[in-house]
Amino acid sequence: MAPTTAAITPTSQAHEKTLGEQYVVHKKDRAMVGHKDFSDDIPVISLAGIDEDYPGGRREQILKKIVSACEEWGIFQVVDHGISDELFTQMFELSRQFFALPDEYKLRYKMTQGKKGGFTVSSHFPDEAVANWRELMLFMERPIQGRDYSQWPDKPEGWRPIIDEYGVKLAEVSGKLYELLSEGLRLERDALTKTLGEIHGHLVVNHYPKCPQPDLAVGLKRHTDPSSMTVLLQDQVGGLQATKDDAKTWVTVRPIKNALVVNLGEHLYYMSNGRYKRADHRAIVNGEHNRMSIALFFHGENEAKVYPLNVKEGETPLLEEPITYAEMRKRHNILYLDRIKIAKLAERENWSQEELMRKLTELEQRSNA
Ligand SMILES: O=C(O)CCC(=O)C(=O)O
Repeated sequence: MAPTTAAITPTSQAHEKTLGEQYVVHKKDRAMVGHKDFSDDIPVISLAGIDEDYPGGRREQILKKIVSACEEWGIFQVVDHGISDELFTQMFELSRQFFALPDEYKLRYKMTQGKKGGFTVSSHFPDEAVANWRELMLFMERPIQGRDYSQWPDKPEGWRPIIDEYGVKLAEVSGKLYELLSEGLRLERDALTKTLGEIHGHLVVNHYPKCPQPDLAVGLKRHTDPSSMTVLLQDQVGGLQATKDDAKTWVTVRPIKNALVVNLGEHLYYMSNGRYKRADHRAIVNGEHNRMSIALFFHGENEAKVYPLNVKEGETPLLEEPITYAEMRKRHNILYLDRIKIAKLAERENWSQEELMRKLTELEQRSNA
């Protein structure tokens, strides 16, 4: 089941007075909290002193903070990660230049079935009625031998080597985080990365042009990431929102210059037997500014085995038997679409909130069996 890639870009529709019908989301999916109503609920964690690796050293404190953020939210921000501000500035500037190029040029890199990366509009599933107000460029960043450079734009000049450098630096940060997350599960530091096989990195540069009717649209609908860990850089506009109570309330993640937002995905949720949350999040749009975010999704090989690494006494394993990463991803997509179908049915048949929650839980249990 591949997401669809429409041909007309939101950039070229941004100056219209009204929003195209395909972008109008249901009332319950519209943002009630604005893109600038920033919250400080999502933990911000400094990685300064991470190498002070001895009893009572800084590393222990960092570990505690990260584990608690993962148990509560599955999403946190890191600062003092050691990546230069200049690299972030270059990434944003070159990405901005790419999205400002004519549609004709961007569509030359259109991602169609079987292509490894490229330019895509909206990226919603064919079964989803409503499109996302975004366009994106996907780079299959690693492993390096999996790259198809014919899908890496040659403009703006200098973008390719910067993407290369960005991927290397982020992999270093994520490597440190994987170690901490393994330790948080009382395992050896390399326990999680060992289960991934060769680490894959998909880099997505998201562009959300300013929107003619932002209250009616979303940039990227509510979702969890199927990957293991996502490391995201967002600009200062604001629009990333997270929920930890099944969308009863949302918070807008405060943009902090050059901070990295770390989201845990499905893979770490299963590997930790649900101890680490998978971040439930979305991106909203606004009528004043274009917004950009750059997400690097880290995950394992398709054949990598997914299973809870340590199940505490009295806990039920989330998976009855190990599955492959490819199977986990497939189930994730099916579950995403089934949740939409159930929510529609609930509305048509006027179910209570409890009834809806019960049906969604049953759906998830069936998917894990
Ligand atoms: O744009 C954002 O802040 C969120 C992006 C995101 O969730 C994604 O690319 O999966």
